[in-house]
Amino acid sequence: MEMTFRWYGAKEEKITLEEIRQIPQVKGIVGTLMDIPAGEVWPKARIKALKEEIEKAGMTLKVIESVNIHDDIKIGKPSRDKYIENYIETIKNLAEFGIEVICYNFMPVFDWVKSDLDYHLPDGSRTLAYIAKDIPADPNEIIQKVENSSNDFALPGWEPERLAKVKELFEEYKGVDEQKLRENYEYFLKAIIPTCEAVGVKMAVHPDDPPYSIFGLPRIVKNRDDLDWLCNIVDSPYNGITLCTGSIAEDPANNVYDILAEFCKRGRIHFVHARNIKFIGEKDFYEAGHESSDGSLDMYRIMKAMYDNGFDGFIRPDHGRMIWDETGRPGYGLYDRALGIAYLNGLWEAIDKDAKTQK
Ligand code: CS2
Ligand code: MN
Repeated sequence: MEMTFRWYGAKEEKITLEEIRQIPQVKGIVGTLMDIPAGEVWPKARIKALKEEIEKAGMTLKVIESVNIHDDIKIGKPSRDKYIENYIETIKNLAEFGIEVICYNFMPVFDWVKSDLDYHLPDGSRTLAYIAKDIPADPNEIIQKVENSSNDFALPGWEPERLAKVKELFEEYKGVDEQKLRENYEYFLKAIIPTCEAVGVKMAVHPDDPPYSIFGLPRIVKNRDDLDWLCNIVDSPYNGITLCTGSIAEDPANNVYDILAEFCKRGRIHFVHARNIKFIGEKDFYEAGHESSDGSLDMYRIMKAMYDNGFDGFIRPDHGRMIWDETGRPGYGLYDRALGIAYLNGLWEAIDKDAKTQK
């Protein structure tokens, strides 16, 4: 297991690489080039500069989150071939600089959706929440709501240029049901995985967040059977998964422990986002601190399922709460994510020592 931390780049962050370096056991940065629009090739010079900046600070860049997929690919428009070619070019460019894993998602229009980015907890911390009755019926309203509470930080997957065209996007997705979206996903994977195999970059899809349909849009990476489908459609370790514990568990029907165990055993989980959520209604929840006792997930069982099934990929804490008066990009403060790391490392050490003394 290699502990990492997501960082958006010096121009996009208050948090510095020097600060991240001091979090115990963080060896690597999960990097991105946030300003490059979906569909465009990531230039080698930019990747090189990012890698050098991170290495200069004493860490490595082996994981990218995300290289976003142009909607034309998901919709299946004729222009998709051009965008797929660009994606392949980006994979090759990233490989040249030692990138091992690309985290991405295959969700139409929206990346993640939450009803609140500033949900107050009794201890004074603030967090992200999903309360179904607070999700407006009109997607334009959720865009407004999210943008208003983003503290002026660009949010991953919520690119304003793209979401400005949300009406048109929704029109274009009208003919795309789950079946069609699956066909388009298969087309994409079959086109890119041979390159991934050739250059040694593993693709790792992030589950849908939330893992069910919203705004009438199709969603196809939402449970065990969807993950099984995608692993079989291109049966290669280069076609893998980012298992985001918080996202997959947002549907109480999903058993996150079994899913982790099965796909770690199958060698398909290359990256884990470890996060706890606290259910406050049937499907309503807020993003809790990482500790088991703070949320509805048993983080010990999560780490143990990974350990027992041979996980040797990258992990990062997922979203954290805002604590100690920190302000910044919702979900991506320094302090609570650092606490999450110390806790996850502690669980891992205990599980590891326990396993070794039992031998
Ligand atoms: C999510 C996503 O895990 C997360 O932080 O909020 O933004 C995630 O990065 C993407 O869905 C991966 O492509
Ligand atoms: Mn995640």
